[in-house]
Amino acid sequence: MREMDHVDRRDFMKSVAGVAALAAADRELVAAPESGPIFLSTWVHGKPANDRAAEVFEAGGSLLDGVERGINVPENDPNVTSVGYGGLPNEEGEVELDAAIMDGTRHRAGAVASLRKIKNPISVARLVLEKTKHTTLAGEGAFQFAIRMGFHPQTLLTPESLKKWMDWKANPKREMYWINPTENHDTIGMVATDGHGHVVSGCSTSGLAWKIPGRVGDSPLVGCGVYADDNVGAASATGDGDLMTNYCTSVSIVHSMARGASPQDACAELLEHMVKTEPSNKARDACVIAINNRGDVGAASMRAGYRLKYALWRGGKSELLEAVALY
Ligand code: SD4
Repeated sequence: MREMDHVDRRDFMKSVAGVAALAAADRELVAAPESGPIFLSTWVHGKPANDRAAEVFEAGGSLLDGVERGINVPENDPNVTSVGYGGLPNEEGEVELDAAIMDGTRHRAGAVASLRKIKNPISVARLVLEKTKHTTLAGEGAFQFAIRMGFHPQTLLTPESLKKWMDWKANPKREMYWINPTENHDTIGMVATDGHGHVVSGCSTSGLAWKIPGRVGDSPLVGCGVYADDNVGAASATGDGDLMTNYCTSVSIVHSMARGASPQDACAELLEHMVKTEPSNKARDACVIAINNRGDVGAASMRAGYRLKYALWRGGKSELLEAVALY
């Protein structure tokens, strides 16, 4: 992965071209060699999230426990304005959170969408996975389920996020981010392996700032914001969820890895496909991360103006890296 940071664009595109050849090969899935646990997360807040995830896992928690508790870190941080408590609200000033977690062993996910007043949507999503036969709960039903599970309602606005919303609302020339989402996508996506072929994907976000109430992005949708399959690997995404939902980003990446692509090539291939089908997508915000069941990792951004910083925890080393940008 670290080599990737030094790969120039031409070599990078060559390697993307190689994906097609690899995809053609009828590859047998081989048993994953031991890589040790690895946690890979989006953005700067992914680093403390990875550190917590690794700590929970190394203390004997499951990989799902690690990913859930790791994602709780930015959810609880009022300074992260795109996840959990302190996340920027919808156009009516209400914070609505989306999250999902998928277990690659059971091939099952739990998810919540448009969840209000509960600051840890990833933990509610985990309980949807563990305690029900459902996969996705939304809105009032998700809230009532959280209350039944013992969560306490609270305001998710901080003085800072309330002020930002009031300033936006008071501006007659305000930008409608739901028409032109120009900033504030810093979802946490995390993919992880236990080092023995088991993978998990998790994602948590307050979504686009000032969105229409009830708008659901890619993050809580299985196959879009999360996907995990122990036979192959896991993926997650961050950016303009209204774009990415239409490409089923995470499942597309995992299926491309199943056909033989490395996580890095699979990430790039998905972004290239977005541009091939609609050239104007090269100006939009899309970033993806992936890991395979052998512990190889990948990360890519659509464009340099929205370049993904991602956090990688491997072998006890926790670092922050920059993903390659295609355009
Ligand atoms: C959304 N994809 O709701 C999310 C936002 C995001 O990094 O990823 N931010 O569209």
